[in-house]
Amino acid sequence: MTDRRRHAEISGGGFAGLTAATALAQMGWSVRLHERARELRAEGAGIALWNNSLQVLDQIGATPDLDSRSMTPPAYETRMNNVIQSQETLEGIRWRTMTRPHLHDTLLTAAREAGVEIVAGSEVVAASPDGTITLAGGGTATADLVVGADGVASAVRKSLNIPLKRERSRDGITRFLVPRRKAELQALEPDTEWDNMIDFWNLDPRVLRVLYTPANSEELYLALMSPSDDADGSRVPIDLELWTSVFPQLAPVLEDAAKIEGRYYGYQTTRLERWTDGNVALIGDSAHAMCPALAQGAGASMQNAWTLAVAATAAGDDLPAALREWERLERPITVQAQDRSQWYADTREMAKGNQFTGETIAAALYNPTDPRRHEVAAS
Ligand code: FAD
Ligand code: 5PR
Repeated sequence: MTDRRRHAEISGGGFAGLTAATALAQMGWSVRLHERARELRAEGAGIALWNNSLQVLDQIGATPDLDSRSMTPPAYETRMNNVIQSQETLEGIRWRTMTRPHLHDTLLTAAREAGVEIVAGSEVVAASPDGTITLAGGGTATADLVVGADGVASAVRKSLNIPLKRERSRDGITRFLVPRRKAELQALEPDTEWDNMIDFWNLDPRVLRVLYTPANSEELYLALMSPSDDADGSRVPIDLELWTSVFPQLAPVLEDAAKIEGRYYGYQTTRLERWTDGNVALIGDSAHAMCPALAQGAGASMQNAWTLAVAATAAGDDLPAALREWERLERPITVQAQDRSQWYADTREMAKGNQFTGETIAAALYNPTDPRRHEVAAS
């Protein structure tokens, strides 16, 4: 190893790219991050993070900022046809809910403070295993490490021709951020704890589900699930009459959701032959898109961003070998989350309640910042 400061080029300014950029810069790398969009902004609605990604936020110093506008609901409640199946208090499990814009702002602030060079409106069209990237304008740049964090349709991944399998599930979801309207909801259903995260399932006679997630004191994240072959259930803007007929107690917030255009996303899982090629590593949805049941899409992205930064920083002269070893050690826990999430998408077993135990909670409990984590797992 030389004394020269090592350099990383990162494609994508989502949760994965921003986390990797911040961690690498804090570990002494010079880092440039390319974001295709003209502005660094988060699309989408709300999100839940668990211990695995919250530990990463601790390490990069972003926890106070995150906590200023996020919350931990008192319980994860599951209902079937409005009958409570379980109220899991998730005792001893660290988790928080928030909006996606807030998480994105938090990570952007951390990246800027760490000295990451952020280039908006810069599209990466290709990468090669020797650490060269090509930009849309034709320019190139070289780096010791290239990170492909450019999402589910990753240009970096495509340019490396890494074989992948994509599986689509029968269900999908439309997501909204709306005002909490707690007093109005309380008036409709006084006995409900409206600070809970509430998973309202209906399977019979029709599969329609609302995942109700308070994101902070003012904002509510609503996810409306239906099978993709249910034209009315998956329509955007939502079919207000249909949804309020099935979930009348949610009428005030469904009315707000109906005013938003919205976009229906089919669930999908992608599995790659490998996550690395030479000096290039893929993280986040570019490497391991998953169904949302475990709420681990962003968490796994941030977890792998952190462990990649640690592994690359500790690497000697053979960075490609260090990246392959990183994949060997870290991939199994993410694959388990993908498998479990897809299983829930296929079976809808989440509707039974009392699901946050065993394998379902393993990824959430993982601590990617514990240097001894693999010894613990092996013993
Ligand atoms: P992304 O968040 O997709 O970020 C990739 C970034 O790379 C984007 O900013 C994109 O503009 C940029 N980019 C793409 N191509 C290029 C290129 N060629 N060059 C440069 N930059 C490029 N999960 C939840 O749990 N809750 C949600 O509410 C939720 N909403 C979602 C909404 C949307 C629109 C999407 C796409 C996903 C959503 N997910 C949600 C899934 C979850 O957010 C992802 O697992 C997680 O965001 C993955 O992070 P990422 O950084 O890998 O990818
Ligand atoms: N959890 C979260 C979520 O956003 C969804 C699911 C579970 C936080 C849907 O997007 O099961 O589909 C789910």
